[in-house]
Amino acid sequence: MKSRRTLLGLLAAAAALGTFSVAATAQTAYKAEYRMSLVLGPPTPWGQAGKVWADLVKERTQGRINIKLYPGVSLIQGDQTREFSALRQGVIDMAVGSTINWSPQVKELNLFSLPFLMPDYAAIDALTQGEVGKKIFQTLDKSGVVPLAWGENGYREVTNSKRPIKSPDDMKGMKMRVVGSPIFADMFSAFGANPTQMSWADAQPALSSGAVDGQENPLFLFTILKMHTVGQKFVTTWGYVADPLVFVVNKEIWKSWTPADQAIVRQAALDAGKQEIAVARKGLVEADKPLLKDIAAMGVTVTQLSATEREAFVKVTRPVYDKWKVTVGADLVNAAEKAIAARKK
Ligand code: X2X
Repeated sequence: MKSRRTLLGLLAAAAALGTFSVAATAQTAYKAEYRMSLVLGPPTPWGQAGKVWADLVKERTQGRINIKLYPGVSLIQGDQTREFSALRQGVIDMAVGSTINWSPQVKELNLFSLPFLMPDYAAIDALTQGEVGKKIFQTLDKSGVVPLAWGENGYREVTNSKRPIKSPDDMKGMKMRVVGSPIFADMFSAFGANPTQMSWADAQPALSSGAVDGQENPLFLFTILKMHTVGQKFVTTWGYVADPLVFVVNKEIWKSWTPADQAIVRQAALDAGKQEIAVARKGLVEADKPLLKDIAAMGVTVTQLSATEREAFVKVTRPVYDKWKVTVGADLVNAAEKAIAARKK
């Protein structure tokens, strides 16, 4: 009896040891440093989003989770359209990424690129902060990453070196750099322009050399990069598309963290996202739009479209909207249209 007890005791001790060693493995599985991918680094709002997230996580985990920023999507040689695949494969541990760059892999994300779907900031919020946002997070989760929070790149306004754009006719034959989802090539072709898809890394030299006449991006980037120095003398605010950002973590990395650390990382992403959205909108939500004044002060012609002028752009892109509604999923687009119609302004 005594020996049997001893044996049981030994077994129990072994089991306890076994459990202990599993727990110890989980602990040591923490990496010394995690790699966060970003297209735009600090000082852009996007870059700040990553920095604030990383700083909050480090502080709140007492350094258990250390994150290094890789702006310029340098972990994938600047090819932002590969970011989502690299995240899924673990080449990237975490990211704050644009819905546009992940759209080639997650077709539902093209929702935000449907031309003239979101007429104002309240419309963006109605999607990201509502049921549509939840649906998209479920899709991202099924696609192999852990989505945590929303941020914002912003309304993508068109700039060029040739002439003021007030109607689609003004864009005839203009060589425009467009981003990585084919919906952008479709839209710019509908405007009558001549779109070329290229990464942001390639876009900057292409603007400098005049290989392309124009581009579209949020206006904070215009002032930060002083785009008037690369010939961009004309800006039109048309509010055709805005790209949200999403804070995500690779699934295996997520699983390697304790529930308490997961909660910290999630809350830090929510806090950083909220802060960043306010920064991304600064200068554009105030009645006198100071950011537009700053740009005009650089000697740039800023054209704000009237409702009628804008309508001409809406009209020529309607077939693109209808075509891509099918790709995104009619149910999701219908839900988005409903949420926007019901938004509080
Ligand atoms: O490439 C762009 O234009 C940028 C920086 O806005 C994105 O990554 C979507």
